[in-house]
Amino acid sequence: MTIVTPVGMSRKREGRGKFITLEGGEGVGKTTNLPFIQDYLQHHNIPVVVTREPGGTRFAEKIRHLLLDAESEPLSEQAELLLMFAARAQHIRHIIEPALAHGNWVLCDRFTDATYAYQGGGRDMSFSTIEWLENLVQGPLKPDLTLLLDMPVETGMTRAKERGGEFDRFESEKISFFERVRQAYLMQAERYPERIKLIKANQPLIDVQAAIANAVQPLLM
Ligand code: T5A
Repeated sequence: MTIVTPVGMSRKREGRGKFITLEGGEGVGKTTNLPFIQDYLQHHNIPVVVTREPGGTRFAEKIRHLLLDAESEPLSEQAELLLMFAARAQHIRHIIEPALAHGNWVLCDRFTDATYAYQGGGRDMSFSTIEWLENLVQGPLKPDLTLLLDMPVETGMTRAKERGGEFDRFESEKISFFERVRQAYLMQAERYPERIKLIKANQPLIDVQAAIANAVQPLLM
């Protein structure tokens, strides 16, 4: 679970902050690596706001609860997609844009690449519909850097199982769903090689974090 930590929000910095997103399938290590990236940035005197999707504001967290609830009535693909973007619209308006405008960096656990992967790949929804909603909700806002943690689906699921806890509505999907999610993520990485950096996630944590630091470092220039 990620929590919203508006570290350094009160310090106005020159210029606009940078927007970093962390992506990948289930159990690849996003939550594990967020504090590492946060510490890395703070070590370089960069105030960072850590947040997540779906969620990040009180209202968007309520939408998250609806989306992840494994006991809910079956959700149509359209309702799921629209709720993702409804939560995102609130998150951008109240957290992401103000933080970036204030000169803070924003580190977000999942963003719109997850929608291409889960709703586009997993649910087989049209990429052009997602793109239309992306433009409507985000305007020109795009991450400056996306770290895509990638590894075989089975390994991620095993890690998620070993971590324990109840499975949510997405985690209860079949392996074939997550294979499509992974392929859609990899397609996004091919589509945006400048922005999306692929990080091999099935290696020791110390090596994952070295690769993450390598990918983040050029943004500090
Ligand atoms: N969603 C989200 C959509 O469908 N569309 C969207 O647009 C958006 C934004 C959100 C769900 O919403 C969906 C996708 C998701 O299903 P979530 O909580 O953000 O859910 O995402 P999850 O993938 O469920 O997050 P997890 O908490 O399951 O996975 P993480 O955070 O990637 O994995 P983490 O860090 O908890 O690690 C799992 C286990 O592996 C260990 C950890 O200690 C932990 O026990 N681990 C390692 N072990 C060995 N070596 C390493 N290198 C390791 N790294 C971590």
